[in-house]
Amino acid sequence: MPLVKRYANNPILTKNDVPYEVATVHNAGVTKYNNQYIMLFRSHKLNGRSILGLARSTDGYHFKVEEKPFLEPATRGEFAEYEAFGVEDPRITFIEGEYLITYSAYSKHGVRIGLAKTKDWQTVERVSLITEADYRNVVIFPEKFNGLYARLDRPHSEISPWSMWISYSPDLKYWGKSKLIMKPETYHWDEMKIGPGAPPIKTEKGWLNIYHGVFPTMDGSVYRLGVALHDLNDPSKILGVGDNWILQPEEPYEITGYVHNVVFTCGAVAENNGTLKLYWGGADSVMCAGTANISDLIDLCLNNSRKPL
Ligand code: BMA
Repeated sequence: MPLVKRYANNPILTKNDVPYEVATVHNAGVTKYNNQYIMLFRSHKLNGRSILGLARSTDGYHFKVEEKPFLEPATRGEFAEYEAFGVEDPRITFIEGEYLITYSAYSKHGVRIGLAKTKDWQTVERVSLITEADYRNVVIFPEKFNGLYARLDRPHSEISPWSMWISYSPDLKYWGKSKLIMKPETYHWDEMKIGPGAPPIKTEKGWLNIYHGVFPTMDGSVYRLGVALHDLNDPSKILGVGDNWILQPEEPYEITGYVHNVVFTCGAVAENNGTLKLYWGGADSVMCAGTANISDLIDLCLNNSRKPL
């Protein structure tokens, strides 16, 4: 049995559902707000640069897109310089009554991470650029640890390529106490790159981290999803990393598209019945959904694991 069961009517959102002109709908952060599912998705405009659009749903599968984009590159202020090439891959964390949104900000200076926030999904306020260049995939934990916010992130360097780190902050603006916690594993499905995917989900056994891993082939890279479990009180401690991937590109809308052979997640929603809804971009073109038993994912982390480092 596959660990992630695809929704029967995937893809759940495509460019045809968007009332303004876009080339793709993918890599969406998803959360719950009152009785709604909120999907903040990335779209390429026809100039190849990305914006973020908003869609709402009552069942987590049928989404209706708002008339206008939710977040477009800033044109004024300190953010404008760093968002000129687009905003990408949002992640959403609900903490202390607010939804925090982290996103990749692209410009001629490289890729940085922007932090914005909203309380009501009507208005959005930019808080800060929270990394220098060459970071992507920042996810913030929905709880504080010893009074500090915590995030997983993915800086890149040639000596230690595309690995996962943890950092802490007293105020969401200044981050430090950084530590490397997980690296790609040689000749493994995630050997080239790993990066945090969905913001961590709290379970009885630990924080469930659904991440992406990349494997290089003669036909380009393949993006798959895997899981790791972090200690509840000390999320820098990884209890286990699942040895097998939990999802790989298999359906036509995951194999072919803007970038072929990609499943890429920015969000999952834990439900009350022990399952989660997982959302992923298929081939950087469409949005897909599926479900998984949280206990199966934990089991993979703990009982069929590879070492984090
Ligand atoms: C990564 C990011 C993602 C994208 C993936 C596959 O480097 O750019 O946004 O989904 O590549 O193209």
